Amino acid sequence: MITLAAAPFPYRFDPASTALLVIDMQRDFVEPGGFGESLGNDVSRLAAIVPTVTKLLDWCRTRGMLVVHTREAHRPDLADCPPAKRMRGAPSLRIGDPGPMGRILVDGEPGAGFVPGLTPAPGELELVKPGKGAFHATGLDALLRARAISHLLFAGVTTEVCVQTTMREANDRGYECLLVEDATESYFPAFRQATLEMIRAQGAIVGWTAPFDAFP
Ligand code: TIU
Repeated sequence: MITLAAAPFPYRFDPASTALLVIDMQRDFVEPGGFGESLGNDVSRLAAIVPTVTKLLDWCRTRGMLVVHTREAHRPDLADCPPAKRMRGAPSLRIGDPGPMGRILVDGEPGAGFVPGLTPAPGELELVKPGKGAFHATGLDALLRARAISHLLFAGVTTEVCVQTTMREANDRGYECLLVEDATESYFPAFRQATLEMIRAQGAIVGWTAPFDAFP
């Protein structure tokens, strides 16, 4: 068992029953010309977490932990993209439109691929998801339960959208969740900070947070 100095109180987990979820570390969110920028965001802040996510991955890999890498991407025919998602707002490019990294948020296109250095290692799982939450319309819950996973560590982007949504889905399904504070980022610093605070408020109402330095 490992005990981390976490907030709002220590987090205990057994690496054998814990998985690392790396959420959506893909070019569409982190690099210019993808989905994130099409929504009007300055994407430059997100790349800064890559070294910390890499260290966290190495820590988990050394201990033989299950690692799941998600990507938010749609089928080329967009059958899994609700019109409400595609038509929302006035982005410069809509999901499925051709952009500098291929069709926006479409699986198989360069933008939907992992950022350099954060590709799955052999034996790790890759999960393509059509929604913000990784449990929506995927087999994630069954996949984790089949491996007797009870605890989840979270990293990735963006903190208040796909990371928080997935963490809330996981919490409601009974998983004990911890978000690694410096392994997640948002286009909006205040939203990242608010998410960290609301997750651990009210006695860890959604889960725990801890910086990577807390890992022994
Ligand atoms: N827009 C935004 O902040 N995020 C997303 O659309 N998806 C994820 O967070 N992965």
